Amino acid sequence: MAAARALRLSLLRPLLLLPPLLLPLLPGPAGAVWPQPQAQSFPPGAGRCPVPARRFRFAAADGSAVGPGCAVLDAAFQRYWPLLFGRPTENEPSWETPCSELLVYVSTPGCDGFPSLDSKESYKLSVSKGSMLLSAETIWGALRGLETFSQLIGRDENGTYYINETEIVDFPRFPHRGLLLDTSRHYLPLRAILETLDVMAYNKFNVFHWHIVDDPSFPYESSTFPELSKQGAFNAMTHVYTASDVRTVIEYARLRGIRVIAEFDTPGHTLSWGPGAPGLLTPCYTGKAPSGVYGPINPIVNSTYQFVTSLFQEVSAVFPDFFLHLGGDEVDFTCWKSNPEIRAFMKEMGFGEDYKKLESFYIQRLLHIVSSLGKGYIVWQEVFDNDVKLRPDTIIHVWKENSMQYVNEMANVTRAGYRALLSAPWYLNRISYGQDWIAAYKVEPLSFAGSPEQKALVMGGEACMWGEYVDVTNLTPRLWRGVQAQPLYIGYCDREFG
Ligand code: CP6
Repeated sequence: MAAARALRLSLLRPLLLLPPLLLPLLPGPAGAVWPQPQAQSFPPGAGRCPVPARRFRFAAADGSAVGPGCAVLDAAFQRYWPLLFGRPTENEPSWETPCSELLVYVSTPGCDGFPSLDSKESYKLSVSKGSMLLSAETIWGALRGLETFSQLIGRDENGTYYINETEIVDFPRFPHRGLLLDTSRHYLPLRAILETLDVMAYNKFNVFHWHIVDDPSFPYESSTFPELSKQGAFNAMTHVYTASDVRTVIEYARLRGIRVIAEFDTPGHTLSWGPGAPGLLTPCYTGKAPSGVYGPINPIVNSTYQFVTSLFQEVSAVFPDFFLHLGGDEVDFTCWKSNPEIRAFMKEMGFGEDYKKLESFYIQRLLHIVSSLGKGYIVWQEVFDNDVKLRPDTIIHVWKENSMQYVNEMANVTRAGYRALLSAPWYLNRISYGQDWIAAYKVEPLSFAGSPEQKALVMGGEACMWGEYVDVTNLTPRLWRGVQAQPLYIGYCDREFG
């Protein structure tokens, strides 16, 4: 917990001149709230109110639809108490003060569900010497408010905890504030994923995009196809996510108001699937003979569609979120082109030399399978770029960086009426000398040419941490060297750069 608290304090003060490592040792002033709330005021005469650590408690307000016994709130109170009062000293007041209790009011019942794209995360927090009240429509909003509350607490020179009196009305600017972790290039231990979920909650992120498998390894332990991880994981004993690990991640995330969206990227990026799924990948040819090398999933055989139906049936049941991420990026056509059976199929279907049509053929069948399973889907931008016929409720994930092209892509995607997610400007795995992350904060996701209706189709964005050069040893500092939520949460950064 001490480490988490230390990390947390340095996150809240990322731009102070003090060396961040010293900060947890000092009696800190209550930091500014991060990301900045929509509206915060300091009523006349507002000051500090001492908080008696030993007596402090969270309590359900009169009339709240949710009270003790609600797992999400009970667990949140247990988490925040030590975050607030990690090391109480003898100096603290042991008597009641006007700030001994935070009353929590939630108007909508429900504690057992999962957060969704439509969840209401707004909250109101009022801290005065008369009372401290957090009110929200849903438990998810209450979680965001608790995080804010924790950021208002500071410690004076004597080690006494206090809270700044203030009024906050807050809601996120975008409903989808995500982070992608890639567990295929390097395996990330469960602990690293859970710690990342903690820090996401400190920054009011609400979607964990789990890029769980890819070319290099297949760490997802499938109950339907156990050979996939047996043969495709870096180590089938130690470098896998068991069904129980996956449940742990999903529940840990839920308790923090975070959705888990799994990505099973096809038809490209599937090399690691090959050994455990004979016949799934396309054999590449040199001249007239198979070269022994494999390419993307083979789109021309029925067995492929039986396989993906079974796999996505399982995945749809394991991951409760309405959305799955289906990938569809960077399909390399050279292997398909080399294969005589695929060439014959192209001819038969009248696709000519246009391998995008073959890709579309595969993706359309996949989308049909996944929508029959009752799921929604997100796809990388190529699926849109290659004119695949899509259901109108598809979400297009814009990732290509090439200078500022992504701005046009956002305009094109939304002009076509699709919802969009933005990642292009937020590749956290990319680092260069200096404070390179500042550019990430300056991004304005809606700065593309388009109507208000188009802008309303932007669901938000995701910071991506691709794993080629990232493993458990450098994940956290690379992720949180700057805090990425601000532009998604409120959209301007004058406190830091003004
Ligand atoms: N893996 C997968 C990747 C990338 C993508 N998909 C990627 C490519 C280039 C950059 C960053 C990430 N590593 N499956 C693209 C969405 Cl710069």
